[in-house]
Amino acid sequence: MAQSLNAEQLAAFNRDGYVVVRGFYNSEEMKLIRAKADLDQHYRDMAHGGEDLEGNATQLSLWDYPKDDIYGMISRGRRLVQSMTDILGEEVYHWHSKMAMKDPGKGAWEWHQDYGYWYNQCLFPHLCSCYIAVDPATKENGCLQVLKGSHEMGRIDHGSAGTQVGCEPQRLEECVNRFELVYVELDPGDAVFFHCNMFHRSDANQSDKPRWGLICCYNTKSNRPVRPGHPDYNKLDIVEDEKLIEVGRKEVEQLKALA
Ligand SMILES: O=C(O)CCC(=O)C(=O)O
Repeated sequence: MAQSLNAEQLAAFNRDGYVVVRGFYNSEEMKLIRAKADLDQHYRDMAHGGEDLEGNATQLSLWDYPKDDIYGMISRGRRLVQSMTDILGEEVYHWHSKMAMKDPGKGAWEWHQDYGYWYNQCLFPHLCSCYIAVDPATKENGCLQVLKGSHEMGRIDHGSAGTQVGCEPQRLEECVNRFELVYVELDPGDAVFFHCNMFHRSDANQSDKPRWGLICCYNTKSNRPVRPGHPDYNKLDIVEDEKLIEVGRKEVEQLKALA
């Protein structure tokens, strides 16, 4: 069973603003997550979009409070919560989770920092996200792209980009010229942890297969929001990592019975 991050991975995160952890979830866990993603219509029904600059819609299903389902076992699971605690250096709580449902042809995400979106609520950039690859993520199907080390710059201005929120264009161009662009290609079960001030984007999915990714985001207890709009601090009910398979097997059986 994968553990939380080691010292080398933490150092890479601090230096680069992100770190990829291969096989953070194993193949049995990922089969259950993919099965839930296929079978659970509720999350598809919740999906909403934001258009990129070309007018192509993205597709995202988002929730604030983790439940007792398989997604909750991930975002409340010890390995992920401990990793976030190690990265952020204090007690963390669930900010939100989202399934980025990038089906074939679905749109791109414009360059942004997550703290570009969250700045109004929180005084400090003490938030972090973890993208867990549900499907392979490749250059062709629109994997995450990052500007390595760009988190060091701090937050820059954001404005509207399509119906999304995007970086101020001139400053962005300067950043793109300055930092190395990395396409974060992943296999199912790989995870990428990224700082809320790291510049990232992704292209539309040009393949004929879905590219779904579960993104779990955390805030620190001391950085609780100063304005409404996101969950206030609430203690995470952490579960042991074995729960993911235990709950997942039962839930997938139930979902199959209902299908
Ligand atoms: O799913 C993606 O490709 C990117 C999503 C993203 O940038 C975000 O949720 O902040």
